[in-house]
Amino acid sequence: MTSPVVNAKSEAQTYIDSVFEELKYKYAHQKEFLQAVEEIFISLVPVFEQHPEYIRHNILSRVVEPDRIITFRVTWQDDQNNVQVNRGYRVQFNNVVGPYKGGLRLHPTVNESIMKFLAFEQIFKNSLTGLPIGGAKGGSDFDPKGKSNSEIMRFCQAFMTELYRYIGPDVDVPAGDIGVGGREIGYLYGQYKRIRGAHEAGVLTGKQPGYGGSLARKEATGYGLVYFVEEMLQDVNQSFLNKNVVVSGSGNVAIYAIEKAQHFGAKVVACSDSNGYIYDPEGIDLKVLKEIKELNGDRISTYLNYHPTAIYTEGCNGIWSIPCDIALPCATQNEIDGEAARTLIANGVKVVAEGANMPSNLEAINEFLNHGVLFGPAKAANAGGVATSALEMAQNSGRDYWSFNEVDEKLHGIMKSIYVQSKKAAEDYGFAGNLVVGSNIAGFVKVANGMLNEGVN
Ligand code: NDP
Ligand code: 2IT
Repeated sequence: MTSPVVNAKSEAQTYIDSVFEELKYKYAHQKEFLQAVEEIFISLVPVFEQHPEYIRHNILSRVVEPDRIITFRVTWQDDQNNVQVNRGYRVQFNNVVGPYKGGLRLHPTVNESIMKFLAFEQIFKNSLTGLPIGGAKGGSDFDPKGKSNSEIMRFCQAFMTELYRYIGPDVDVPAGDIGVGGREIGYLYGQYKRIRGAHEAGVLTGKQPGYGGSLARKEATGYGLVYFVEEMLQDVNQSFLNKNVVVSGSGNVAIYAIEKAQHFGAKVVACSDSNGYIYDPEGIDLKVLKEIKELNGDRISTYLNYHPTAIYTEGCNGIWSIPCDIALPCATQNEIDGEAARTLIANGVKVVAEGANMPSNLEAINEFLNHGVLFGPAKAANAGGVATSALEMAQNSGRDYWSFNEVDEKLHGIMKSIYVQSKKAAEDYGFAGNLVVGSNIAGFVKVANGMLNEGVN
């Protein structure tokens, strides 16, 4: 006779495997989406062993199918009066915890698989923040690089002319992601307001401060990442002081991760863009970096005009060969593969924490975990951005405006709480020290219980 424990275990594993097999069959071509699902499913085995009711209510098959995928044509005119066409998306994945919430990405690689992986991860990230926000993502294959300000404005207006009918402060609240910052959110909001004829500030977050935007939202993802790592380090009696840090990317998340890491006494020696990376053994000059990226919108290679002793290398992946104590991938998905992870480990990396979404592939994650590297997964480590978006929603609906310090302190508290929840869930389910399992479980359980409460729908 087999013991009930063995029975329950095999039932959970069999159930999870069967849902994943079906998903692979249905969406064989959506490799990023399947990757994101696989990472979560591996973590959930102990949860389903303890909660057979999740199997009875078929929670997994329900949670991997988006509530709806909206996709539309975006037609706009460039500066030469040529008519241009792009594809727009909004994936409204799950609104059990709150209104759909998640960023908009403008990048030529955007497709349905990337939108689905981002929206799927957003469900559990948003649940971890402890704030009432569900999971969504959107964007377009529009390439903002080389476009004039007027072209960006016309594109954003055309995009919102399609999107407006599907969003609202209590329905779905988009924000920024790759290629979308305060300028784009401003144009999107302007068009929404023009169509709706009403000031519904809470329909978008990441607006400019002074016009409904929250102070500290711009800084929040990068700062939050560093606050999260600070918690990881404190647990092993360490700190950022005098640590060598490598940060990939040089966009919104990277810049403010660098700022806060430097503030805590770290030396950030490298950063990158999609063309190449800068290694500055003196420490990255943040004022110069902001001038290049935020003011001029230039390539990172122009850093050499200010600091000729720094080294520029063409191609972005080589950045992981620079020895460091702490690596913060803040550019894009799958930027760290198994080989890059092994190089980082051989060079003595102690902590890796993800500012970008899914920057490490599964092989890389396993390398880090198996070699005792402290690993902060994206869902937990980069949740500060969306958490502060939820604080912006709170300010908008309360017709209030909080100081920078007030928002920053709340952000800091939320990052601590995410760390504690993730660590505790890992311990409770027998995976002490594994924040991947911990954050996936902590994020998932709340969503699953909400789905049970709301009945079959
Ligand atoms: P930005 O557009 O501000 O910056 C993106 C940076 O990453 C740029 O340096 C860009 O280089 C680089 N990059 C983008 N795509 C690629 C690519 N395919 N290969 C190499 N480098 C690339 O975006 P964010 O800083 O906002 O976003 C960075 C990451 O953080 C993304 O994964 C995003 O999903 C995630 N994130 C963002 C949040 C936010 O609040 N903004 C919140 C949580 C996560 P280049 O200029 O050459 O394209
Ligand atoms: O990936 C993310 O969490 C974001 N791009 C931020 C989303 C948001 O709604 O602020």
